[in-house]
Amino acid sequence: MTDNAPALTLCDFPAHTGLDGWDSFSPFVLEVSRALRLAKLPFEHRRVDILKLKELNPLGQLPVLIVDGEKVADSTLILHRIEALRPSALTQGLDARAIAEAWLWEEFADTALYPYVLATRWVDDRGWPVPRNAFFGAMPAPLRAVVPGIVRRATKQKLIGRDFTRGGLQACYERMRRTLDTLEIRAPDDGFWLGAHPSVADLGLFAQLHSLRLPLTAFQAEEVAKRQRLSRYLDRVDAATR
Ligand SMILES: N[C@@H](CCC(=O)N[C@@H](CS)C(=O)NCC(=O)O)C(=O)O
Repeated sequence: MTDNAPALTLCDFPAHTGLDGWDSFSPFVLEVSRALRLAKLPFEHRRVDILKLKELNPLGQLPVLIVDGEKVADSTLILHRIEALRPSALTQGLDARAIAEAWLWEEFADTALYPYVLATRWVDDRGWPVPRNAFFGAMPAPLRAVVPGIVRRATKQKLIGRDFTRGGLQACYERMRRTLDTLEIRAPDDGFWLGAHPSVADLGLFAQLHSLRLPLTAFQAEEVAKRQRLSRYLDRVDAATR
């Protein structure tokens, strides 16, 4: 273990993707696991009982990182905590202005890209088997006949509420393609989003975009693959944070 490293446990949903590089179905858990690796902090990746989520986080969401027994929720707050544990590990080589920008990109990814991951898996019929099997596959048959549909309807409503699918799935995807085109133009030819070292900007962008290129939703992965500069950039972040 690294000197002075606290005991760290990253709490995740029970389902495994079974795919190398996709440590979690949750982009936010993926973001934290890559941040811990980038900061060279050893951690336990623990699959938790989803019926007990509120004992970990009153908001009922993951990720939660347990730091020496203290539960820290919310991926952005967890990244700040990792920065406090390993100063500059996630903002290496950046001045104050660039650090501020890095956090804005991280926030952009969390709020403006995550809904596309949700739409791909929960709204699109081609992606729906992924969460249905991963999250509900082990349920007893009578529950399995009812619960997935209820959760799917609630998730669809949330996406309408966030103004992502109010105009339908195709309009949502058109907006996503425009966003990907913009990111493709902005993507760096080499190095990382804001310079020579990976930062919180890369962690946020990578987590959501790599989740979009999950091979289980190949129809969506192709949308990212078409943006070649962006894809090469994601490959570099992947390699630097494994
Ligand atoms: N703002 C939170 C969002 C976390 C989040 O949305 N997690 C999802 C899994 S990817 C979750 O727990 N969803 C369950 C729910 O919202 O009820 C963060 O950045 O950690």
